[in-house]
Amino acid sequence: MNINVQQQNHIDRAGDDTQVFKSVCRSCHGGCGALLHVREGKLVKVEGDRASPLNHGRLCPIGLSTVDLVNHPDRLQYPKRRRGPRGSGDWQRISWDEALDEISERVLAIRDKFGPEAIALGTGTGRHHIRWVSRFGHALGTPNWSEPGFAQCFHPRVNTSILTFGDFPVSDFTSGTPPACILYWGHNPVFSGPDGETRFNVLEALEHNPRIIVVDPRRTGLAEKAEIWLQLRPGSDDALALAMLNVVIGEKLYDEPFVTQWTHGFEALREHVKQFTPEWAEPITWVSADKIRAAARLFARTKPAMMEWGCAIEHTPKCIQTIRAISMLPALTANVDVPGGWVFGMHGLGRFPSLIENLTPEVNAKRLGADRFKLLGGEGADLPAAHIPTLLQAMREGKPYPVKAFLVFGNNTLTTYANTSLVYESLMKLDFMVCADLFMTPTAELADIVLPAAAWSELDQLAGLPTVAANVVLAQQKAVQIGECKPDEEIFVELARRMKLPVGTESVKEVLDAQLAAGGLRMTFDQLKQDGFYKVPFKPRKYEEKGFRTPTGKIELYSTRFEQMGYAPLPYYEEPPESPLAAPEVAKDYPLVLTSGGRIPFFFNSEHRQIDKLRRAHRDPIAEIHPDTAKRYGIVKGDWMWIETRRGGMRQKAKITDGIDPRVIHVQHGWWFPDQPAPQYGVWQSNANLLTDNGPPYDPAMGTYQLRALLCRVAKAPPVA
Ligand SMILES: Nc1nc2c(c(=O)[nH]1)N[C@H]1C(S)=C(S)[C@@H](COP(=O)(O)OP(=O)(O)OC[C@H]3O[C@@H](n4cnc5c(=O)[nH]c(N)nc54)[C@H](O)[C@@H]3O)O[C@H]1N2
Ligand SMILES: Nc1nc2c(c(=O)[nH]1)N[C@H]1C(S)=C(S)[C@@H](COP(=O)(O)OP(=O)(O)OC[C@H]3O[C@@H](n4cnc5c(=O)[nH]c(N)nc54)[C@H](O)[C@@H]3O)O[C@H]1N2
Ligand code: SF4
Ligand SMILES: [Mo]
Repeated sequence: MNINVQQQNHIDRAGDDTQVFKSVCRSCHGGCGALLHVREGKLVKVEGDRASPLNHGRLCPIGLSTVDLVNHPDRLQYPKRRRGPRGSGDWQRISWDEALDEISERVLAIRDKFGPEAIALGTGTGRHHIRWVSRFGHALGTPNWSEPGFAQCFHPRVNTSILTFGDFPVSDFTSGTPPACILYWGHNPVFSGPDGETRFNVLEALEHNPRIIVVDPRRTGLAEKAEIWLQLRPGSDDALALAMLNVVIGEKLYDEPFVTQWTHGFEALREHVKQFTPEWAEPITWVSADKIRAAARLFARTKPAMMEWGCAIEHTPKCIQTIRAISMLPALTANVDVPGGWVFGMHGLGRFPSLIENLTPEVNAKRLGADRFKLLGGEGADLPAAHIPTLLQAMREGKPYPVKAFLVFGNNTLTTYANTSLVYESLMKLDFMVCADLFMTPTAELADIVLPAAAWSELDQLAGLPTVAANVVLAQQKAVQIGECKPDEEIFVELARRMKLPVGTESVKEVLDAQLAAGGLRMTFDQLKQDGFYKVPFKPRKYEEKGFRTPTGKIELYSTRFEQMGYAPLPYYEEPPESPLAAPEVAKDYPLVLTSGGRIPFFFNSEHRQIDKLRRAHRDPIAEIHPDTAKRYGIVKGDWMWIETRRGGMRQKAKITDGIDPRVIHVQHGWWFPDQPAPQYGVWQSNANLLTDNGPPYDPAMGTYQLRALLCRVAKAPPVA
């Protein structure tokens, strides 16, 4: 119980008046149990909660820096209104009443003049308040909200899995059975621990010495441990997966009784993948046919096997079919809903009240991109979102209709959306922009009003983890108050009340209680807070009772829903549009394959660059290059390297490593420099998205654009002053 924790700690630390609050770190998607030590209203220490099943007392470097984050002198502490022109950096302090009144008036005026769809909401990945952003949009009557993760990360996997399996499978790290084999596909959870696990669950699974297969163009720590490392060409994951399916089916390595009883369309798949032999895949993927065979055999013959997949497969414009193909490996080998394999969640949290029912079918149909990308914005989406490139076009050009206001709650748009120059141009065209954040960012500098958001340790919330599965439900609790900071959730409730919206005006606590009730947990948020977390007892093979929640009641290898929506029912191979094979003319000038965004343990996307401790651990943006390539371009250790695509160029410091193919360059994403002068904070210097494109082609079902597998060239850059 929280009270006990406080009392125990009080006793443990006799003579010390520290209070200890049991909470959950949300500085990444994770959700590590954390104990927040507070003295005289100030956060003085954070430690991992040993009772938490997700981290057993450990925290990563970011979690361990929470005190530095919360008490950082640069934290936004009160609302501000811009005085000069957009982007001038001239700000004036205002009160919350002034800020909320002005937002309400200006947003309602835009709604009256242009319709609610002219107001867009924006947010970032997997935050505590992510679902509240669309909820507020729906209450306001707009279908347009966006988050870089919806078309680019995680949700392609969620939506595809729901259509294929009827639910979203995650690796089983909580039932107690260790995996005998783990396939890491475009995923490095030891650093990122994003959604199906925390990085500590991953480390614990490794203690049982599973057989490891890694699919990654870089030699990561996991690749070093792996029995088989498939060092593929970035963007060729679909070809590799199809060739592995060819081996699993051709060599009869699949689980025949399971496949017969529980999958739909096996014969069609068998015929379809005959063409995708490992020999066919070798020149496309740069992986030898022998290795492809060995990996397929190892995965299929070692049980239980789990698959850990990451966002690398969602950063190319044919991500949905890639995901479908990869997901068939655990399906054919019956590693679905078995302990130590891939499992469906226990859904300890019910559906979040998104208020989407507040939108009429006509308004839903207006969601930008919904007509084309049904898995992102239409009938195939679990929670429909707007298509970012289409949204930006509506801001810039007023087509297909004008978007005049952008209310951003936790996203540094200039760093994490593709094609920063175009994003900047789009934001500069807005009539009204609001940005709620912990810190001033290059994006917040473009706003009309900036709001100081509360960090995770400053608010009450629920976390159901792994994301979507919610096998564990945890209570995050407010330990401190910083300045006038407010939780995003409360800002939405206050705005909804001020705007006199018909829905969305309940208190935060009422919504948290409703979520617990919808998940079947017989407790209120206050009761959960006493215990800290609730672990829902795990039940394997849930499909045996009622089948899979798909139209055929089976895992749809051949997807009836895809077919119905006009998308390919069987996965296929397609080159990334800007690749040496698809665009040989471009490759003449830009001969290297560029990939971006491999996570590091010190920063979360564009965040944490202002935290000294973390910047000391990782000072500069780092680009990886092979020694032979570096030599060819006259680049030596420690040089700043100029990396350029058809969109533009930027500089990062060269790390010369033979852990990357000589034909590939890897750059980090999210870079800006809080230590450089406002209002731009060096966002035009080392930002990966100066290199990326948000133009077509997009994934036909999801609208995904390309953040990896592009073409680039490099040169030595002059040193940065
Ligand atoms: N080139 C390239 N680009 C990428 C990627 C890549 O690999 N390569 N990865 C993509 C992926 S997968 C994703 S998900 C996106 C991530 O993109 P985002 O999730 O949008 O991440 P950030 O842009 O870092 O925005 C997070 C902002 O939220 C603020 N913040 C933190 N906590 C809170 C809070 O509680 N409330 C509020 N209001 N603000 C808060 C932070 O200070 C920060 O400014 O980036 C994408 N962009
Ligand atoms: N510390 C920290 N944790 C994070 C984040 C962070 O910024 N920092 N970001 C969060 C977010 S938004 C997300 S989505 C997750 C992402 O976390 P992960 O899913 O683990 O993704 P990444 O680390 O971006 O990329 C995983 C691996 O993909 C490889 N890769 C690059 N291109 C390709 C390719 O074309 N194919 C294949 N198969 N592999 C490729 C990279 O070399 C990298 O090692 O992490 C989350 N957690
Ligand atoms: S892994 Fe994520 S949740 Fe855990 S301590 Fe690090 S930032 Fe916090
Ligand atoms: Mo992400």
